[in-house]
Formats: sequence, C-alpha cells, structure tokens
Amino acid sequence: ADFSLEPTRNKEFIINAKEPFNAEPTPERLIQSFVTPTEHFYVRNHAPVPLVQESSYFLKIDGLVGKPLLLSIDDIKQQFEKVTITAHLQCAGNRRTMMSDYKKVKGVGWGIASLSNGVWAGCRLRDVLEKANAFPVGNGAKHACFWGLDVGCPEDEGKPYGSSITMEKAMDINGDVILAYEMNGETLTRDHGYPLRVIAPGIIGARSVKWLDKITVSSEESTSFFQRRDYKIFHSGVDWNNVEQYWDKTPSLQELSIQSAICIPAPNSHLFLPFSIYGYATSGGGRKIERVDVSLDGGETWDYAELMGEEKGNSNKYWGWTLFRYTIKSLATNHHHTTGNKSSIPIRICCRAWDSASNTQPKDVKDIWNLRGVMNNYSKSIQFTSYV
Ligand code: MTE
Ligand code: MO
Repeated sequence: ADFSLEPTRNKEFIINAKEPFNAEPTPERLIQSFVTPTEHFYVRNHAPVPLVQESSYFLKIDGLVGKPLLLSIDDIKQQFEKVTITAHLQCAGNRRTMMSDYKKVKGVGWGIASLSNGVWAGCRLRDVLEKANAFPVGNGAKHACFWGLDVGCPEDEGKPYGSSITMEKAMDINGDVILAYEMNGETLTRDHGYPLRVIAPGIIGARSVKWLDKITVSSEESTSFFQRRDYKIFHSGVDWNNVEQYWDKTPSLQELSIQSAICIPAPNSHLFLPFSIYGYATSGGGRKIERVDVSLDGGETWDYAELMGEEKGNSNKYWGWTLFRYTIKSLATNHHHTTGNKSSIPIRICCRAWDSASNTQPKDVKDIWNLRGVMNNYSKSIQFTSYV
C-alpha cells in the first residue's frame, strides 16, 4: 500500500498506528467542547486515504433498485434536501487497550478517545434510495451495503473497505442516516471521507463508510471482511484457533452500547480538595443518557453527576454525546495516610451511565471480554490520590 499521499495531521494526536493512520486526541483535549473540532476528531483508517477529485466523482446506487443511479456531488446537493445532525461517532474498538486488563486482545490499541462528536450535513440516505426506487424490505431488500474508495486494507486482500446497515435503519425517517458532504460547517476533510461519507448515527463507527463509492441494496449483509469476520463480539471461549467456526453464527455489530469514561483528571493525579472530574457518556440507537453515576470508592457507593450539553436530534433521538461533571468538596476521612503535615487519601473513582432503556455498564471486564476487544464499556475504577 502507498502512503505517500496522506494528508497532514494534528501534531497533538496520540497515534495508535501510523500506516494506516489511527489516532485519537488526548482525553483532556477530547472534552474541551461539545462539538469536537475537526482537527481533533479521532481518525480510524484501514488503508491509505484515497485522493478523490470531485470533478470525476460519481456515487453509484445499484442492486435491488428499480432505477440504478449515478450522482455527482452537485447532483446530491441540488436534488436532495440538505439536513444537519449532531452525532457522535464511536469506534467499536474504543477503550480496547483496557480490555486487555483481563486478558490480552488483538487489534489497534485505543484509549478512551476513539469517539468524537460532530455536526454533519448532507442529504438523507432514504431520499437517495427512494429516488432509485429501492425495493421494499418485504421484497428482499434487507441491507444497504456501502463500499469505500480506499483499497489495500491488509485484512481484506486489496478489496475496498465496506460494511452495511439494515434497510430498516436506512429508510427510517427517524434514523437520520445521511450522506454527508460537510463536517462542522465545512467541506469534509480527506481523513473524514471527502467528498462523501455515510453518517449512520447510533451504530458503530465502522458502518459510517468514508469516501463512499457505491451503495448496493441487497438481500444480504455486506460481504466485506469488516461485516462478516470483524466487528463481532465472540463469546469469551472463542480464540484464534477456533474463531472460524464462529464467524457465521455471530451477528455483526450494529447499535452501540452504553459507554462512559473519565477524561479529566488523568489517572494517578494528585488532587487537592475541592476538585472536579469530567467525562463523557454515550448510548446507542439514539437512546438518551438519563444519568451518570460517580463513585469515589471503586463502585461501592454512588452519587449523580451533573450532565452538560446533551442535544436532541431531529426526531426524538439523542445521537450526540453527553458530557458530565462531578465536584468533590470533601472526602470521608477514614482512610487517611498522614505523611509530614499532609494527609493523603487514595481514592478509586469510577463512573457508569444509564440510558433511557435502563441499560448500564458492567463492573467486570471479564464478563464482556472478547478476543477482538470490541465494545468494551466496563466501569473501570481509576486510582487517584487526594490531599486534604
Ligand atoms: N470507511 C472507509 N471507507 N474506510 C475505513 O477504514 N473506517 C471505519 C469508518 N468508515 C473506515 C470507514 C471505522 S472502523 C470508523 S470507527 C469510522 O469510519 C471512523 O471515522 P473517522 O475516521 O471520521 O473518525
Ligand atoms: Mo471503528
């Protein structure tokens, strides 16, 4: 693969892999604003970034449709209503590194910032599929398969990156799936899919295909490696010797689960009362974050955090993230260690979110461990030292 035409990137990124480029902002940077500035938005690529010329670009729509289409970017801007949504994207590999707390997992390591919150503008996927006279779901049109223009994913022997969502999600007026040409009010950047990408809110980032080349309406899921082999939660007994027999019987991931993490302060910080902790919470399927609990004793007792900046989508869906804050003014004093004239208290802080379906996060990583390290959302206790 040729990586000589990669775009220039922000020097502040934590780089998890250089080629293909995979990077996340520092946790502190991540939550500085409700909308993540484009230059700090995490990047998850599987191959070199394709160099696309808008003048020769056409989106193709084929498969189970009455009228296959070829659309230029101008066609897309002129023929379809422009809609804007605020939505977070989250990689199913977010917090993967922490999944190895129990047993080593394989994949690009990610900290807690393999997600970001963006404002996306483009046309509805639904409108494009209607124009193509896509067959109804009852006539076998079950999946919208997306193919990117990026080839050379080492996992998939030079095939373009691809994945699919259900036609039910694609056609749902409240599903808010869009073909985006703008991010945060500007033309998409190359790293984020210029000139056109899918934004499928509420489901794992892997389905929001960048540098969109073609949409095929099909009776089957995408045949891509990233739909059929990867981005699945295998049970904890599945290992690299027997995984092949589980590929077909394990469903591909779609909706995100519930997630939260503490971003500020950094683990092992020395804290002086009073202090505040800050983090993010998200859920899948547009479910609202109803509350975030914070514990100062490793999950024995809990209190409510203050929620900030949550935003509702066009329908009654919450695609954006929720940021939270919890201020600690005093601490129980039964664990003091007095050194000189200072008293230090070791504290283990953890958070857990709850959504509108009463989902919350597991306490033990062991219960959700899987060999690819996907969908890690365990409520991990982080160690700090406080001084009174
Ligand atoms: N689309 C293409 N064409 N190629 C890719 O490698 N990566 C996917 C998805 N779309 C990918 C893609 C994954 S796994 C994620 S998490 C998101 O894009 C990341 O989007 P971002 O880089 O804009 O943050
Ligand atoms: Mo991802």
